[in-house]
Amino acid sequence: MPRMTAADAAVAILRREGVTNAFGLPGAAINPFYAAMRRDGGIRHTLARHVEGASHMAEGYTRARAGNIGVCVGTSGPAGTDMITGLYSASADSIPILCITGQAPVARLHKEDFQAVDIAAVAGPLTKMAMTVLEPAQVPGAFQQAFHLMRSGRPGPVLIDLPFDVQLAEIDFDPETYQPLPAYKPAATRAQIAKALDMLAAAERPIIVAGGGIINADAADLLTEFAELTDTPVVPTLMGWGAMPDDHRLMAGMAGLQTAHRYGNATVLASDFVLGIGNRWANRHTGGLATYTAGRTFVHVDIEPTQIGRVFAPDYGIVSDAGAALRLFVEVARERRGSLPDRTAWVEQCRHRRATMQRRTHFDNVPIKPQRVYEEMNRAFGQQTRYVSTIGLSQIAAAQFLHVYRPRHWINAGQAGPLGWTTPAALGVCVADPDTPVVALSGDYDFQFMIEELAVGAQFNLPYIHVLVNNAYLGLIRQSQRGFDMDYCVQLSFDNVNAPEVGGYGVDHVKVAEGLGCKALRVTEPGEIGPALEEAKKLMAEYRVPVVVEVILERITNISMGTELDNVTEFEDLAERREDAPTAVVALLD
Ligand SMILES: Cc1ncc(C[n+]2csc(CCOP(=O)(O)OP(=O)(O)O)c2C)c(N)n1
Ligand SMILES: [Mg+2]
Repeated sequence: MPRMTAADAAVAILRREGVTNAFGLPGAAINPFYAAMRRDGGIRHTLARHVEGASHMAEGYTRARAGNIGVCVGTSGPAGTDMITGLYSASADSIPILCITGQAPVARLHKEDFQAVDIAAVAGPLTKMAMTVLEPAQVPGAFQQAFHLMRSGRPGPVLIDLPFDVQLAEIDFDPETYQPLPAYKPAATRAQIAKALDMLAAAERPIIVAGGGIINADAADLLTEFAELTDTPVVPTLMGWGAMPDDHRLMAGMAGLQTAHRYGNATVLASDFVLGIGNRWANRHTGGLATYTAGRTFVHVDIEPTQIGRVFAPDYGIVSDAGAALRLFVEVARERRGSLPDRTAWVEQCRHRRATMQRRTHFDNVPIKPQRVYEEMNRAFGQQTRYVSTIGLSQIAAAQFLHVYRPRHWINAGQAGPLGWTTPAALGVCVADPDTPVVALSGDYDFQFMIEELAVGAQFNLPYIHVLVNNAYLGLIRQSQRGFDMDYCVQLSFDNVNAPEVGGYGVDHVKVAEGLGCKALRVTEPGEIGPALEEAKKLMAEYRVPVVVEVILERITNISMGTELDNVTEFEDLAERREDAPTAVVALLD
């Protein structure tokens, strides 16, 4: 039997589980693991500038491609605690990442050793498994179980904590005959799917709410096929956006309190039946449940049994992987072709709402209004673009105005929304798929949170475009403080003694980005946005580094949001003519 250190066995398992990349940074307590990675030579390591950044890179890496599992590595103590936000974000959005930490030697864990923290306990609620491996011979089993759990049921992160002496201990392990454990994915039965289809057929105005589970299951094509077979309009959730292309005739818009379309909300409210697949009835999607559920029948399909009924009791629940359910939905719907109800009138109503209920994007104001930025982005970036964003007015407006055409092309920290996520997540996406153009979108605060990670993009030649919309405000919080009648601790503006040209907007992002080895442009007029985005593409191709396009916005713009699906406040003029929303996918009716 081959003998090797437990760290060597761990790396051998990573390789056999398909891992080719890791994000992290070494420290003394994880050096044996780094030594094993070095000996192996098959794992490409991206050195983060902040350990939290490594954890978000791992998440971006997972999300970019079906089957990927991002790995982040750090030392004991603060490296583990820095990655807690990454574990939270990944678990909240059902994304598998494997977090590996070094630890003090086993015999000293209880002696308040240098940088010894019970990271497994800290990470417990945020992971599917968090384990400090105390026996070297358990290391292979711990890693095997980690991959099994990450891939089974509702996906999510795992943390494995490796004491220094455990990493170095020699064990018997045969990598050649190692075999990943089969993943457990519950599947709907035919009877269940037939019943759900009966309910859908009995409805008059049905919709499908398509959640991120469909993207996790790589089942976007099946969703589109099923929607077409039954002629059912689709309302993607924020996590499901891209599962059906925005220009599909059955795409009915997103619903919710913030990242939603007026027509999406109106269509949910007009519906009498909702088939939710791989979604979790997030509160910013549903708003008040009384409004959301009144007069509607619900079927909920989810891979995790305890999700059924968690937010409200559906009329019928099915425990199933979204892909397995959709395969059967397609099969049974095909068999019923000819006897399914005619939905022409309902589909036309949904489409009419889409063609009449648009928000205005075309403003010529200086300082620039944010809506105009998204209009220019729609023009500049093609259907193959992957967007990465996190939170803020910037992200909310992006979801209202941008267009997404493919699964995994809207990569967003939906539930946790940790400021700073955008830059490292975008870098992880670039590592996973260097051939697809990546466009990140941040507000100025999100951008400043993990700005140092730009250096990683410069060092490892990970080119992408980062659109930075700068209002010198914690804009979303400023807007929510209107309810408290205050504007308190949300200003980011100051007179920068080194950069009078930023006109009181505070941080000189162009200089910082350049200082970190990236390229950067700043625009202040709406007519400059398009040319700057084109210039950014050229710079990116020439220098192979991240390119920041900073757009100086008007300081105060309130973005549409509300408390209920039927109570969303509009702050700006609505589109009345085609020229008001020239990049809308469905042309505005005259
Ligand atoms: C770690 C963390 N702290 C606080 C928040 C709350 N929060 C959400 S958005 C936001 C302000 C974002 O400002 P900016 O990135 O400039 O975007 P804007 O809303 O101005 O477009 C804050 C503080 C958060 N999401 N994450
Ligand atoms: Mg801001």
